[in-house]
Amino acid sequence: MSLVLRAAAVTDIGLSRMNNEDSAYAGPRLAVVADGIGGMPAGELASALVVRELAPLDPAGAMAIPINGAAAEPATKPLSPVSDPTDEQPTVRIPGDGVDPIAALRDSVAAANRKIRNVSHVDLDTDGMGTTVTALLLAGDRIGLLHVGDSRGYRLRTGVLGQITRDDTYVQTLVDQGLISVAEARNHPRRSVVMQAVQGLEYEPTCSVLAAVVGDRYLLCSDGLSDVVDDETIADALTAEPDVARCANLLVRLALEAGAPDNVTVIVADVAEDAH
Ligand SMILES: [Mn+2]
Repeated sequence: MSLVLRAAAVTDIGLSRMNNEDSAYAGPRLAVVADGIGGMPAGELASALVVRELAPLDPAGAMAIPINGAAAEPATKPLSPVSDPTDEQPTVRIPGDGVDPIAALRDSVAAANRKIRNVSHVDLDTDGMGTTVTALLLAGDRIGLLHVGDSRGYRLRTGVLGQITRDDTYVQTLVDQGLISVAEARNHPRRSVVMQAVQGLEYEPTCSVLAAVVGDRYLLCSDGLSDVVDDETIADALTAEPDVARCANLLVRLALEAGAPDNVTVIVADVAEDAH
């Protein structure tokens, strides 16, 4: 029996921002959310670069168009995803069942980091650009998880929601030291200070390997969801709506109803048996 992800991605610019710097990809093996940093147009370029570098790890990904906020913009913005300024086509590197999913994720993000560094050296408008990345890669009966920044991963297993990533934020370090509570962190004036991102510099991704279990539901999201919708509401939505696409839409709608001051990106991915 082989396993697949049944996954859907939805992004929305939100109610306050002038552009959408989030990018995402969801396929049968791979799910990625990236939240760009660096202002227009650099943030959306950085998030698109990391998604574009990871997408060939998915059998459907080499030819796919990742969701990028830039593509949702009308008029002056191109409707295609942000092009790769290095004009170097990613090669297909689909990991087989025996392949280490963590090594594959690490290598792809390292390649994206080098591209971000190279682009920002050539184009000074993009200096300082970076991105978060939270990615799941299914390989056989294992799921590799790689995380940098303040996007989030959650897993719903037998009705119980758990967060599977730890925010690389200043307020999370205060929570870890017992200096503030999780509730205080939500409203802390420095809650948006990110301790590391993929921005052409040194970074240390947090990686783990999870058992792929049929029936598990994963959620990847940018902070545009988790900042304004609490975990209990997220758990209720993930439980209530069986269809992944409708569930992703529902979560984005909840963020919009909560004011959505930031771009919102959501992937809902179920581990399922492959029908083929
Ligand atoms: Mn954000």
